[in-house]
Amino acid sequence: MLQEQEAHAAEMERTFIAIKPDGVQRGLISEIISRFEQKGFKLVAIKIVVPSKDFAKKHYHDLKERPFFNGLCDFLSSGPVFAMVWEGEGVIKYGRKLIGATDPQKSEPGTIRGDLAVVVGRNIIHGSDGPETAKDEIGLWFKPEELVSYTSNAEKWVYGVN
Ligand code: IDP
Ligand code: MG
Repeated sequence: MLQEQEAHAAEMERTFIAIKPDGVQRGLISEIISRFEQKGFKLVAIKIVVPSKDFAKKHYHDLKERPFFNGLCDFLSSGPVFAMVWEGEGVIKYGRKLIGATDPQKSEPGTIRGDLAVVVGRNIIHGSDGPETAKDEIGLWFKPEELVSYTSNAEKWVYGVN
């Protein structure tokens, strides 16, 4: 039992997920939260914020050489962003699967972008693409004390570990 608990604890990850201004304006917050929640992942931080353009540039700094960078940062800072941190085993990689491909035309049906978006410039959601970016993005958007550590009642049923 102890080994199972240790293995479970070692697999726990956190990822940064944000509903962009288009997703917020289209009333998709609850739909998107539901998909992560129903999967069995745990919500540990939320905030709704209009980021400044400078902040958007920090968030997307990896893309600064791309032709769409300026427009992308204008868009992210154009309205409210619903920022979240989700926790769970494999949540970084699986979160990206729930989200779907960057271009909604290439996202599978059943994914968030596949079901709810049409064009790449309005693909409604962001998700960290790996452990390093997850750590950096959580640190950019949230103070440590804004992350809530708790045991959810569902955990023993989701993971089969007490
Ligand atoms: P991701 O959001 O799936 O991780 P990235 O390549 O990191 O995709 O790009 C970040 C965001 O930049 C995308 O979600 C999308 O909004 C935008 N973007 C990516 N490629 C293009 C493009 O070719 N044209 C316009 N916007 C793009
Ligand atoms: Mg990305």
